Amino acid sequence: MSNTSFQDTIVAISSPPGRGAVGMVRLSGPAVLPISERLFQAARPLQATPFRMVHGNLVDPETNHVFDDVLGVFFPTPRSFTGEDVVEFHCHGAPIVLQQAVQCALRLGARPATPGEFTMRAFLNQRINLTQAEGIRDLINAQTTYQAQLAVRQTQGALSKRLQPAKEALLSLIVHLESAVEFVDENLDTHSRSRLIGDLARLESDLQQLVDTWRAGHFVREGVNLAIIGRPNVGKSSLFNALLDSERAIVTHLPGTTRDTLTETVTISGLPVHLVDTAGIRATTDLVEQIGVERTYTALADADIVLVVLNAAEAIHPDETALFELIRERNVLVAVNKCDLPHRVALFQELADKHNLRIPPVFVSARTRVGLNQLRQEIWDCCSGHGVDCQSDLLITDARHAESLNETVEALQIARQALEEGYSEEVPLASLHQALGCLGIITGEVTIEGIFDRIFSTFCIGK
Ligand SMILES: Nc1nc2c(ncn2[C@@H]2O[C@H](COP(=O)(O)OP(=O)(O)OP(=O)(O)O)[C@@H](O)[C@H]2O)c(=O)[nH]1
Ligand SMILES: [Mg+2]
Repeated sequence: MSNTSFQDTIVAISSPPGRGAVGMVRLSGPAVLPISERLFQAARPLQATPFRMVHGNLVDPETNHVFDDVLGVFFPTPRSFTGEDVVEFHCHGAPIVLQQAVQCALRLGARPATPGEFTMRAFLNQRINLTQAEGIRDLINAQTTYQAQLAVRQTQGALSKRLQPAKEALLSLIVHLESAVEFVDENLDTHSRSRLIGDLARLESDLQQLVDTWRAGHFVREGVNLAIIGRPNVGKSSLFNALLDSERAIVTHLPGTTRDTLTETVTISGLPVHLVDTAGIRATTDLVEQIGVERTYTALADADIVLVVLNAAEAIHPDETALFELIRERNVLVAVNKCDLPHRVALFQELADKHNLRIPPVFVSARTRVGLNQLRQEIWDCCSGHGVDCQSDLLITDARHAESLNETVEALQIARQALEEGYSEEVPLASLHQALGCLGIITGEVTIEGIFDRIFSTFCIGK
């Protein structure tokens, strides 16, 4: 995409594939008006009423046949999405009509847009920054309302706005140090040095807070695999069904009911959670059940979170103790199920202490639904790493942003250490410039080789 010529006029169907009430064909570039004049017949030319819908016909320029009755709209440069002249035709949503409109535009000199090319032009013409462009892509790909909400905040520049004060603070630190380098008389005294160190530490912790939201942001974007693990008959499938609010898995009083793993996705506070119901772990001579148990171990290995289910009405079994040993290093949640039956809370608290569980067991009943909300909250907290408010906080959802922010924080740390250790100003300055560069990479002010190709190739055509 890097060899895109801006002399080109591009065209694409911007509505989704398939049949619909309305479909949209978009053109952008210097020749949109001459092309539209040949393609669109209306009482008034499009440029007479920019930004307003004009009713007219789409006409094949070779045969003069009308092939659709449409609304056309002209957005003159620079007040369009791409910053160039843009024309949109809102047609009837028949794939054949939309293809014909594109074919005619191609014959009149346009060329097909590559994926994300409209958004790339918007970025290169400085209508939006890079994080806003990525927000548009994420909004189109969103599968939960929460994902969409985060993406729309990004399209409105939430991340760039959040980073702006940090950038300004960093710039003023750089100016301060640069002037100390330029004017030898103004070498930093101890007081200024310790003030700079304090400023840097604050900046570091501010950006670190943002980096810390990446764990939650990553899970919100990609979803989280949660494997429900435990001995037979503890109520794993019942809990799976209760969380799904649907009788998806077979439940019986017979131990060994579930044979194969079963995956369904549920949304918890906007977080897509892929729940995996598994066969109960036990030694068995039944071949089918043996294979099922092997699959349980595979699901366990693949899980981001292991939800261990215990039976509140029974003592802890040696197989459960062995299971806790096996998953010592993992993200573990414990649900003590069947708490509608008589049980001893202390027994499970002892278990939590013994296995050093970071989060105490949640007492639930798949039957009465007691404790399910608390379990959902624990799942969210386990994913976010605690302390992240899913409704108000800005989450880092993109690996590229997380990587650049991490590098910024590292460069700030190096600069601070250099100041603390009494190095001359040039040393911390180099790291501060590096930090500023890393922040610039996030919004696209600083570019690195191949980044645009990488980002925009993940877009769909017509956007
Ligand atoms: N009292 C009570 N019984 C429950 C509860 N949850 C499940 N049960 C019962 O426990 C039995 C086993 O439930 P399942 O959900 O099939 O248990 P499982 O862990 O999936 O068992 P396997 O598939 O054999 O590993 C069934 O008779 C359920 O009705 C609960 O919260 N309270
Ligand atoms: Mg089961």
